[in-house]
Amino acid sequence: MNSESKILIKTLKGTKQEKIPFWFMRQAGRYLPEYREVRAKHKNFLEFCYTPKAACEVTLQPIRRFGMDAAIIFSDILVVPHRLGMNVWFEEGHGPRMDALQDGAMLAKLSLDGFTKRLEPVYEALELTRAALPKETALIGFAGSPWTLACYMIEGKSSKEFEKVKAKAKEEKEFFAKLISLLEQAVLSHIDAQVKAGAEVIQLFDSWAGILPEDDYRQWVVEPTARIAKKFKALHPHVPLIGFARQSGAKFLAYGSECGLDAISVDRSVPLEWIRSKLQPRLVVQGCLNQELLASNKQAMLDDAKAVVDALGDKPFVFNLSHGILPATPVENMQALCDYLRQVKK
Ligand code: 1CP
Repeated sequence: MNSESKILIKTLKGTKQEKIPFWFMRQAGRYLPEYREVRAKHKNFLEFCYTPKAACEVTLQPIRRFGMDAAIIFSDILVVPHRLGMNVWFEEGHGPRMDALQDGAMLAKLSLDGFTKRLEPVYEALELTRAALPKETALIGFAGSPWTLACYMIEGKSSKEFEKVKAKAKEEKEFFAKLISLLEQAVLSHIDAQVKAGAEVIQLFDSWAGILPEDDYRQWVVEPTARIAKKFKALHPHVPLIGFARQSGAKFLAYGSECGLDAISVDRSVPLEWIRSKLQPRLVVQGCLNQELLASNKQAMLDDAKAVVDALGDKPFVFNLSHGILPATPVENMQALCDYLRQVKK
């Protein structure tokens, strides 16, 4: 089966299907016992990401169990700064850490020379996965967006408000613009190489987009994304591009109308009715079940899933969550959700 005939791809290109395609952010992860088993064999998280067989195996696990319409390759957004030359590591219980980027001298040490060569294991994992997936299942590649990558690179870790990066963007404009420009090139090379290795859809993760006020949002979220999208579309006009700009609220309108994306992944920072009336006339929408409900109350979760489908399912729509699956999510809840979604007809 070629990409063009898969229901996720057809939907992302704007043609509504009788069934609503579904997949979930973080669908390969700690809520699955078989994931924890493989994870336990790889102490070092990045080494795990760079082991093609292991990455392929955990990418396939949720597909075997639940039969989603797409698999997302198991990797991380932070492989980009790592392979640009930053020191990146993951600490148990603390998430990602890196030596924070402080100035132009540190930035000058990062290099695009041989960058995709150093990411070869990710592309190998995609090739293995494509060969092993059921023919009707689409394969999604991804990258972090420049703003979100810069958040981690400047802060050196996760944060609630990312004050340091916001200050740098305001006070050291030239340095910050140089960093964003380097990241645009790196992200473009990485997603181009993923398509060449078998990815049929690309999602850009801008998890920290929502913390920026409107003007800064335009400069550091919308404009870099639009530049990447334009170049990507020139290389791969038929490969759908989804943007995930978490917690954007009303700024989803600018993100959805000005970036040149095929689809946007939304959350409940805006009402379902607003998504239906403001966003769906402009582009394909993906989202937006509350992942906390999925982790807690099965009936309330199914009611919410139905509310999402009722509000958004009359237009081309991809069912997903507002953010990634939480590790405490009962497998039984996920099963109930997939059983519900499989029988929906619109
Ligand atoms: O213990 C573990 O197994 C590590 C947990 C984990 C996992 C499963 C991390 C560390 N990364 C991943 C895989 C991952 N990361 C995927 C795999 C594919 C899938 O969805 O199944 C994807 C798409 C990502 C993307 C990612 N990494 C994002 C964007 C999406 C989001 O969640 O907002 C971000 C921000 C990261 C950074 C990161 N990596 C890992 C953690 C715990 C974090 C978040 C840190 C933070 O909260 O700031």
